[in-house]
Amino acid sequence: MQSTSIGPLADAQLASRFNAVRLWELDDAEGWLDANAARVDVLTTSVRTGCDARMIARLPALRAICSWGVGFDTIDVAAATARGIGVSVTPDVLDDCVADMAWALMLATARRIPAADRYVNAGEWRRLGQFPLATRASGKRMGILGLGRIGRAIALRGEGFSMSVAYHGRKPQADAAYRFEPDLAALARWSDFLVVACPGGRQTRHLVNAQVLEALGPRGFLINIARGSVVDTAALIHSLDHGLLGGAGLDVIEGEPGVPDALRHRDNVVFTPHIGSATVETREAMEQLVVDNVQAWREQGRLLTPVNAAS
Ligand code: 8YV
Repeated sequence: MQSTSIGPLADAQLASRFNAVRLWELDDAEGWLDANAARVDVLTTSVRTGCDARMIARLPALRAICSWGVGFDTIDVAAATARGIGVSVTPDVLDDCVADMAWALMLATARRIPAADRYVNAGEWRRLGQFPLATRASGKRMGILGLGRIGRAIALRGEGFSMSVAYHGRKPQADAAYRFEPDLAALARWSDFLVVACPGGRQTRHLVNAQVLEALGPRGFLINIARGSVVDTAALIHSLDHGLLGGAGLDVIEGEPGVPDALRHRDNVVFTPHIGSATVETREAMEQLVVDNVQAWREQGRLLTPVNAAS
């Protein structure tokens, strides 16, 4: 059963190879579930739609949830694990594109690319002359919150920009070549750019708070390509209003797709609409990985990219 569309490539394969029922296309989805829930053993979903404990409870034969997207903050993994239900997501294939987006935002905020573009298009280059000086990115210090696969891809790019890299997370990683900083505020104080690359959810909610933003300081930039929930948006607005933070590049924001008016139309805040993985190549690879997980489950009874140990 598909609770939502994964995209044309995956939807077509799930229908032709696995006879997947498209719940979102049914006129009476509730009625279909009443009659058929006991026969559903695999559910495909996406991180946007998720799968809550109620849906899991409604599907007594469920054995696997195959989700599109690397995040699983919208899936009740604990409820799934308690029932022995495997959950897969789509990691790895999006690391490079999300890391590229972190860099796009880092350069866009530091070098003020959107404001410079507006300057040229508004004819101000001719009228006012030289655009105001911006901030150098190369050779600076980058702090990464969350050195997972995406965090590592961001760190690797930092080496190409001659940056010093340090990171904060739940624990130091033995195989990482970068310095671990146990205190996030201390990492922010050291950093010119603080890049948020950790998972969302309750455990990381508002980790980037007023104290961390103040430590990053008036010449520091916050970049978030992870989840809006990790940053305390009220504290971010306060920091920007009072000149306590240099700027922010945000692919994600609490309450998205809505954006607080207080954050809009600032030259030192650059937004993108949650498009870290949104390239044709990466989105196709993410779709295919959902299908490949379903296939591996059907043919071998295992998931290729599980996030829990259920079997
Ligand atoms: C998606 C993501 O762009 O994979 C994830 O967890 O956040 C991104 O790849 C996003 O879910 C689109 O809404």
